[in-house]
Amino acid sequence: MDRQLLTNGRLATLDAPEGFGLIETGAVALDSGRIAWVGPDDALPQAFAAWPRRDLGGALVTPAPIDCHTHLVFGGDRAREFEMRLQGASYAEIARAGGGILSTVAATRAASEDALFAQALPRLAALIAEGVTTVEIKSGYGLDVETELRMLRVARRLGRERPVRVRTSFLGAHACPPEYRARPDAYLDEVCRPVLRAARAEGLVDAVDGFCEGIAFSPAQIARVFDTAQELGLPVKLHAEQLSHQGGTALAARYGALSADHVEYAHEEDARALAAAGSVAVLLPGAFYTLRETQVPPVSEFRDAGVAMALATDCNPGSSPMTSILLAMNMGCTLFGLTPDEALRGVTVNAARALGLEDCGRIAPGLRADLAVWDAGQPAELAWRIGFNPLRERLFAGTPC
Ligand code: DI6
Ligand code: FE
Repeated sequence: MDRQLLTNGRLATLDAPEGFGLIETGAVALDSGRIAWVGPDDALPQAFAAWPRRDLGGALVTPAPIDCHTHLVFGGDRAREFEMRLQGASYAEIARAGGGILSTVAATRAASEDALFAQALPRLAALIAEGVTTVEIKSGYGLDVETELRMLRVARRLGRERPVRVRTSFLGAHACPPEYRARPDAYLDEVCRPVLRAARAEGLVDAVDGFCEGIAFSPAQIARVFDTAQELGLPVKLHAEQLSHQGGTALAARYGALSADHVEYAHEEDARALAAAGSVAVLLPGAFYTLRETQVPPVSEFRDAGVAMALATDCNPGSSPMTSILLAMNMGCTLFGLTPDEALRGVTVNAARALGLEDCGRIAPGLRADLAVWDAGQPAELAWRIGFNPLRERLFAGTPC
């Protein structure tokens, strides 16, 4: 039997309504990739006492981080656009001039499946090196049948060939491709929705996403994509209120979305709608930082309304070329005013919720043994440091790797 006992750990279980759910000198019993028991060392039941044990020497143990919002699979780079922005061009101006997302669409269409896979590997490796065991990956840089499916196949292959769980989101409604210029409705009907059906039939989609923005799609257009998602029995999530207030958050809440993401421009009533729908607000400080945004998400309104907040990298070549979940935690605190325990909740229990996963994100009996062991004394250290990785060990379903 694949059983082990980790003792003498400082456990941040996140298995409490707020705070870290700390157990100062704790033990976790792991059985066949699942957590069998967790509690203080001195309360260990007799039944586990003879299991092979490992003394952690007081190291910090958390649920393994989950990156619940990435665009990790893409072709090419956007370094030139970075230079343009440094010279004063805005993200929206570059997008309207045919750059931005569409330049990555051109590079992604030109890349083979093997090339996309090879380019994604180091990005995924960087996340894994920080203990990440679950990664969400979106399509949305293909915007045609073959390339959208190719991106999703690459995402699935990453999950097969690396010790990480991949959840895919179909993001066909990310931008209107050049061949449908000024005909976004035709794109949605002729390409986006049919490709969603095809991807679903191939088992490539776990959720459906969209970009609701002045430079992308309106709430009414996104609603049509969500209708197709509902018909296919797929949950939805949405890039909403990132650059302006368009009503995407309210729409997402109406569809019972898993999450509304970015949400810098969300209002108080949006917060209430998310709370009522049980949708998570996914905050993406890497994009806020990269685009030098000034509108911070309404964190105190989210708190007051009881909206669960997650944090993610938004790893993408344009607005967040970031592959550090620890940096996302630090930025969530420094830029958005989250507390370190909100930041840790944001990449564990709330990130799991944003993906509709109930079997990870906390240290609790019955859940997957996806754990991170850190050379850190207290959990706030994870959000405190910048550009430093204190990971000692990552357990993926109980296996150190
Ligand atoms: N919002 C974002 O921040 C990313 N996608 C989106 O809808 C950016 C994607 C890109 O610029 O390539
Ligand atoms: Fe995004």
